[in-house]
Amino acid sequence: MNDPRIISPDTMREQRVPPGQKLATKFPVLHYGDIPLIDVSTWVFKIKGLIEKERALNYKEFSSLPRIEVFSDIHCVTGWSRLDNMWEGVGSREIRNLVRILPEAKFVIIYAENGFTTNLSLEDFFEPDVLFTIRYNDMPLSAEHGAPVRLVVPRLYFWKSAKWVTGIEFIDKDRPGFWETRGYHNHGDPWTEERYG
Ligand SMILES: Nc1nc2c(c(=O)[nH]1)N[C@H]1C(S)=C(S)[C@@H](COP(=O)(O)O)O[C@H]1N2
Ligand SMILES: [Mo]
Repeated sequence: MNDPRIISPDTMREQRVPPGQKLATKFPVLHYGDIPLIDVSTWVFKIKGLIEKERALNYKEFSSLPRIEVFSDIHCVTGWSRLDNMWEGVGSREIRNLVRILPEAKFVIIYAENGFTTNLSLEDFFEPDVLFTIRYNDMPLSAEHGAPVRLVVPRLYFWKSAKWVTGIEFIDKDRPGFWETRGYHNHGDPWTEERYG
């Protein structure tokens, strides 16, 4: 079983702000395109690709999955960081209880509304502090920050934390996503400033 309350390890660093970052007090809103209008009664989370059997969960099914809480910092590649965020949602590791992932799978693509995608290695995706967020700081996640379901990958720059997620795909060869094909780094470690290229 996963521990339901997780402290993301970067929050325990003596210096919590990575090089080249400045602290933000507000929570900026940043994304490509418009905030999508999502009807939770028709929203579906699809799991496809290199798995034994594809699955689709509606919002009721997805939000009824066991939840975890993650305490993390945010580091946006544009230079702001925001400390002390509390996320609640479905841990990425919960996916392993829903589908059998084939051994050839090495990467995952996260799909979001309006054609947005981002790519992660399975190692990064299955870190214990990665979750599909439903609530933020004890409130329902807002539409501008990605409701109904938003991925949060605390150890990487925030562009990997896709808002308005619609599903995931397990793949064998890495496939750069929306920002990764537009000049952002393929991995995005804020501590080594994997910002661009
Ligand atoms: N669906 C979607 N998710 C996205 C993006 C986007 O354009 N579309 N932009 C990313 C980028 S570049 C950043 S910095 C964060 C910003 O999240 P926020 O608006 O909650 O601060 O969302 C990430 N997730
Ligand atoms: Mo960003």
